[in-house]
Amino acid sequence: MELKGKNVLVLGLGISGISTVKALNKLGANIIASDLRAEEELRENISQIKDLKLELFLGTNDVPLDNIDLLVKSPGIPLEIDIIKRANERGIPVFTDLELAYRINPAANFIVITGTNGKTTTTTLVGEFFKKAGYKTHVVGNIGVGLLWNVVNAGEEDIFVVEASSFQLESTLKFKPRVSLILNITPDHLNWHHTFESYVNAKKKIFLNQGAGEYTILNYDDNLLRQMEGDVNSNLVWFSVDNSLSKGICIEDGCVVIRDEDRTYQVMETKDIKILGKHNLENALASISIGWIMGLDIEIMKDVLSEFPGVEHRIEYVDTIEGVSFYNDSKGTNPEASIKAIEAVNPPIILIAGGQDKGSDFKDFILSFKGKVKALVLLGETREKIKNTAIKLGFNNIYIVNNMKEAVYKSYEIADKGDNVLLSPACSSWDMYPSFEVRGEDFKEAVYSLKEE
Ligand code: UMA
Repeated sequence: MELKGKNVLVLGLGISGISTVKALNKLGANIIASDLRAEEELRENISQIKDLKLELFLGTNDVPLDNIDLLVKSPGIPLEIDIIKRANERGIPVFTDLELAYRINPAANFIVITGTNGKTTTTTLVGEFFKKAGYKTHVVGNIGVGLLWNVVNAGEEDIFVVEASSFQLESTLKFKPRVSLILNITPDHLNWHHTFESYVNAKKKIFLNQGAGEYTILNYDDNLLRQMEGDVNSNLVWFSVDNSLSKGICIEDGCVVIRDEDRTYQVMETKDIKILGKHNLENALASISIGWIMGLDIEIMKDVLSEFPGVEHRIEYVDTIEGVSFYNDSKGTNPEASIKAIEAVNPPIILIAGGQDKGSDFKDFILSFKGKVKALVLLGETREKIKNTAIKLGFNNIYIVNNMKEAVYKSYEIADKGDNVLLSPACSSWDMYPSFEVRGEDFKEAVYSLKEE
């Protein structure tokens, strides 16, 4: 796609917006950028583009659309806002960075990973495989690194391991990665997508344009994904933790195996995979599926999986105070992710939960306690909603708090030696924090300050 001399409006100057502006500048586009936030709030971001030639509209998204050829919106920006509606009416294409990355370099090695949970762990793992195999590897996207600046600075052979969100995928049109992977799909972000169906359709866009030259990897254990078989037009590869597959990546007698036509390759024993929990086994099998398709050496994958400690904010061990251990799972931003954390951590658990209300139902979350959770400490927008669901289901040991420090101190006060305090909010952080990372840091700081006292 030729962008030189084109008038491009970049909406949102967060992580992805800044990366997009820098890339467009390099490609010679005329850039107009806008963000609802005022200059003071955006100072750090703006400092990264201060020497570039562009027209800025700050504190507003109300930008004149005359002469605009393309609008690139930050993923989180809803599609219903006025400026996007006006762009649609005028026939101005509206992309996210994912679509633009593909248009800029359709031949790039895009390996794109999505799913409701496990994206970040899988993306990081796959990135580690390629790095260890000696490839120049870019681990980018929803993982916290803007995609486009890397795309315009990459060499032909470089590998892009991209974590993609439903927000990014929703605004794709021609996007066609070399390898696509969906880990699982359960309801999430319903306040943004409005319906589960529309969320699923956004996720599906990861493979809909793929054909005979590409690969789609799906989790055989996820019923919804299993039903998508007929929609896949590329080479479909299944992985499964629960089922034996005649072709695909699965488990046989405690060993991860790759079944390809009439041959079976043994990768490693599951007990030697360092990251814990069934959900992480899924992430490991998914990563191996990608490595296999891309021709990576099995020994390399095995080495990485036996050493990889997991990612920050995902069931991350923080510290132990007087026999009470603290785990940070701030990345548990939906009920399904937090259910997996509850499954993985040893009981008795004191669970800190609650955050932004995005329309989730907490029934299954409470039902997953199964005697493992002894107390629930709630904060954030959803605290009353979760409390009411818990009481209805007969769980009454609940404490309501106002902030993270109070949550940590209250948890410690009610804990006995041997208990595990788990922050796994089952909600996004955006009611109280700019991101789940900041929430996780706040939790860890409260734990450290408790320890000092
Ligand atoms: N803004 C407007 N108008 C609006 C709404 C927002 O101008 O109507 C502005 C905001 O003031 C802000 C910018 O847009 O300055 C924010 O854009 P954004 O929310 O898309 O955030 P970015 O900072 O660009 O970060 C995004 C992803 N965030 C979201 O999708 C919400 C990051 O994923 C991602 O790491 C980053 O791009 C780089 O690709 C984070 C996330 O929470 C981790 N993702 C969700 C998740 O994983 O559940 C989807």
